Amino acid sequence: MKEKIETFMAEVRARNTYEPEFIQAVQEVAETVIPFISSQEIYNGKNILLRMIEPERVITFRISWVDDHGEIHVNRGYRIQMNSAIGPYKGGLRFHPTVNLSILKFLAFEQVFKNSLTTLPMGGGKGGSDFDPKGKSDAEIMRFCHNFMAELYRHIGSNTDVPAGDIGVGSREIGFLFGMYRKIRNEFTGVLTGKGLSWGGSLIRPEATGYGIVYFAENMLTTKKDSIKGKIISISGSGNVAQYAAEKVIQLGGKVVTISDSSGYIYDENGIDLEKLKYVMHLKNVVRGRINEYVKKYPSATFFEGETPWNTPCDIALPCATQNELNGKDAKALIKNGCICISEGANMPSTPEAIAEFHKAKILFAPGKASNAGGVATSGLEMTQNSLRYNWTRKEVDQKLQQIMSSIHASCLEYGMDDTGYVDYVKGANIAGFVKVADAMLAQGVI
Ligand code: NDP
Ligand code: 2IT
Repeated sequence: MKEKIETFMAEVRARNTYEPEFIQAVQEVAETVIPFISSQEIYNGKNILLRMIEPERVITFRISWVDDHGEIHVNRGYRIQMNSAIGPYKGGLRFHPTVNLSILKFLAFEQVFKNSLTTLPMGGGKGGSDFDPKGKSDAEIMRFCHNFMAELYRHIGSNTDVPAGDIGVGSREIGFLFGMYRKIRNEFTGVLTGKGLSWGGSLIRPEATGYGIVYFAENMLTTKKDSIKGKIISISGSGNVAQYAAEKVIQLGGKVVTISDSSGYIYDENGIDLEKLKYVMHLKNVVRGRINEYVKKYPSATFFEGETPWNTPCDIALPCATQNELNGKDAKALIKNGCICISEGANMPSTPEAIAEFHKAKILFAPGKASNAGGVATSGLEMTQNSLRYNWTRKEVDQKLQQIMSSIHASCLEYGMDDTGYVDYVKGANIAGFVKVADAMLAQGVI
């Protein structure tokens, strides 16, 4: 089996030489899915995984825009349309200087499995730009978003490809993008998700990813007859996912002691309560400031410059910033300090070495493609409401989100539990996500 996986990965590496993050994401899937394929007559010998790692379409384009001082800038835009076997391409847009083909292909690849797990009919895609929103004025962000959509509109549509937010793309950016799409196409459709409530958005979508990872953690803890209540939680990031993960943890009686951004992390031994969280949301979403300002407001907290929060003692860790932000050393530190559960909010935040440590220690570990799927699932619910031209209540959407997270958890158990009762959630999520897409691809023939 090892040789089979290695032969496959040699081909992946040869075809995608300069794409380390994409190769990392494929390797994780290959290690769990190739043994499954070999054991199943219907998938064996169909080169199905080889077909799944090749995007259906990759689009790159130029975005030229003028800053507030009249200077002209050029950025690169992308949309990776990875797989549409079970529904229109669906996935976020990331605006960050580190964006490149490797990052977006890994994200699009993971999205295919994640969207399949949600139980909703969505294919997988991802896009974005190497544009850096930090320090830009609202007017600059608007001009950039408008110019980005002036090209992207050709490639998307409510039945073709439905983008949403990701790092650097929140409600402000979705508004500017939607405005330009509506103007060019002269139609009001659900072509983007994460829209404002008065123009086609869904209740709970802003909260959904963060709430979802906490619901997933609660599902995992229930298998051990345990719960979030009374637990100490370490969170990284302070953006959309981190903020609402913190809110749900606090609501369920847990204590959040860390949050971070790319400059470092803050540790608040007394816990970040709802009032402090409100301050963080204002700081990050309105003022667009840095997380170290938290310690000026709450002097009992400490700021650790240039560090990640994984060395502080906690029961549960929720990595909610970015890929590869938690390495093998961090995993060892977490385990040593008593951490019993990791529910990933970010996409691929744990390195392969970190995941190996979690599995070795047999603690609860959920990969992002399962635990952070609540965001895209609620995007799917936004699409449904757009098609119905109707809005569900907050309670209705939240209930559907909770049902979906429980169903994803059940799928992970179905394919990930071994004879001893131990659940490998990575294996479970990869195989369950694979089966639905592979069955659709087989039914549709070789295209
Ligand atoms: P935001 O842009 O709202 O926030 C991102 C946060 O992560 C910020 O605190 C940011 O700090 C930090 N961060 C970003 N890049 C780095 C880096 N290289 N090193 C350290 N910290 C970094 O994004 P989201 O909260 O939406 O996304 C966070 C993660 O969750 C991403 O991995 C995303 O793919 C994933 N995700 C998001 C979903 C959604 O619905 N939004 C759904 C599923 C997954 P700083 O401000 O300093 O850059
Ligand atoms: O990574 C993700 O799942 C997202 N950024 C959300 C995608 C979506 O379409 O809502």
